This record gives sequence, C-alpha cells and structure tokens, in this order.
Amino acid sequence: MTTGGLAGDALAGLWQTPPSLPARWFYDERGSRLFDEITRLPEYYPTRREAEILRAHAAEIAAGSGADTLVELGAGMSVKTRIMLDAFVAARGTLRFVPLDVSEVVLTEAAAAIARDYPTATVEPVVGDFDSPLSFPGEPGGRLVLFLGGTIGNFDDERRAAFLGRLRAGLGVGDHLLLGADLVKEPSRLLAAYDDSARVTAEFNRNLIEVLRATLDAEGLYVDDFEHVVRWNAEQHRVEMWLRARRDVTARFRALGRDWKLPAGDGMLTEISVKFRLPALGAELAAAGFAVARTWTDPAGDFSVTLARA
Ligand code: AVJ
Repeated sequence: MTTGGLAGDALAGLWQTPPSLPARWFYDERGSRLFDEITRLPEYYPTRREAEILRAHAAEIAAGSGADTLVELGAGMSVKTRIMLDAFVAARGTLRFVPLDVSEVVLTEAAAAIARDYPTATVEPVVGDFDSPLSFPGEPGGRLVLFLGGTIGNFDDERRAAFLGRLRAGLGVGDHLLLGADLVKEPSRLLAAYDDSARVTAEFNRNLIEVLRATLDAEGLYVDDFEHVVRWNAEQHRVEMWLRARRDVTARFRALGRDWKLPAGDGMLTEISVKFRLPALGAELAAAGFAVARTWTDPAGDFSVTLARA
C-alpha cells in the first residue's frame, strides 16, 4: 500500500458527509488474511458459487474465447485463477498469463507461484490500478481478461461505467472479458454474507480503522470505538458496510495535519457491494462496447459469470 494514495483518498473522503473511503484500503496484510477467511465462511457464498461455475464451464470458456493470453485483474493467486489456467493449458498446452495488481510484492509472489506450477506458461506481471488507463500485453483478439469475485460491485454506477469504458479502450476487437458478478437475492442472505456469525467480516471492516491509524499517524482513533454495520440499500441494490461511532470520536491525523470528528451514532461508509440483475448488467456491458457471448449462473442462481466480446 502506498501512503500517498491513502492520504489523498482520506482527504477526499473523510471530511465528506457521510465520510467514506474506497474499499481498496481494507487489504493490508491483516485485511488480506481476513478476506481470505471470509471466502471460506458458510454465509459467504460468492467465492464458492463462482468457483462452481468456472469448474463447470472453464473448458467452454477457453474454447469460446479463442484466447492465448489470460489477463487477471487482481493478483491471480486464487483457486479460480488455477481453474482457468488448467483449462487453458488443457486446451492449448501453453499460454501467456498476465496478473495485474497494485502491489509489486503481491505480484512477484503470484508470478513466481504460477511460473513454478505452470511450467509451460509465460508469466508477465503488470503493476497497475483500475483507476488508470489499462493496457495489456499480447495480441489484440487473443486476450481474455478475468475480473472475478464480484469486485465490479465495489464501483458505483458512474465509476463502473468509467471502468468498463477504460477496460474496453485497452482491448482490441475480438478480445474477451470474463466478469464475475453477484446477483440480487433475498436481503436476509445478502446481509448474512456480510455480517457473519463468527464476526470475521466485522473484524475485516474494523481493521480499516487500524490501517488509517497506522498509515496516517492518527491520535485518538481506536478500533473499539467503531461498530460494524451492514445495510441493504434496496434503491441502489447494494450491500453497504459502515463503521458506526460508539462514542464521539475526535482524532488527529498527524500525517495530514488535520482533525477529524465523528459524532456518536454517525457512520462512515467503508464499502459498497452492488448486486446485479442480468439484463441490466448486459446493457451496461453493451454501453461500454462489449457484446455478451454467454452468461452462466450456479444452479441456485446466486452468482453469475459473463463472457463478453470486445
Ligand atoms: C472482494 C469486493 C468482491 O464485495 O463481496 C467481502 C469484499 N467485503 N466481505 C465483496 C467483501 C466484505 C468482496 N469483494
């Protein structure tokens, strides 16, 4: 994580009403470990559902995309990455794998692990973030970009349109996108997935306070002063995670030279996780210049994976 980035996001977000921060700051070392735990929680269905879909259709995706270059937005260390890599190796014996991530350390580790386990693959890591122009190695028409896990749900409507447009601009005609997106369902199941009984998601959320405190040298900022709150925003069909002040918080961010106040009972918006309906998602992809080739869901209809052509 770069301090400069968090400082800028904190200045832009914490003094707004309501205060908010982009979700990427959850993922320091402890946050990444907690997220890994989240993916195995009984209530958190997206990871398992998506893996199920990919296992069932990876061969078809490898064939349908005709790609020889697999780009993954995110480090590419997950089980799901390996399901896709296995399918590509089975289909064509070899491939180019391009993990794209903000963290050079994470990328180097991921690249080494993939190179070790897939000796016929050429690994070309790219350092980058989703907010900047995107460009990829490989030949136009031969690339398949994986954007999995439902991370597209972290973007609000405006940022999602901008991101999809940027992605399309970085691709050539005939390249493909494989997009994992969580679907609208009963609020009770959505809320449980973000408010698990083991309180792992609560710790994941509250860890953001520790990230802020440590990175921006904050005085008077204590994890225990914040409570994990989850709400289903029906109008915007998204789960929201908040941190609510249990008492009046007055903190001094030494790294910013600024004081910050949050009155007892007020909240800070720490994450949105938009849930989709397939027709609307197809329309968004079309508006960005992608044509949906196929969409799969798991048998329960919880999660979706869409293959779209640039
Ligand atoms: C990694 C953004 C897909 O929104 O479900 C999980 C993050 N936050 N539990 C999601 C998350 C709380 C996750 N994404």
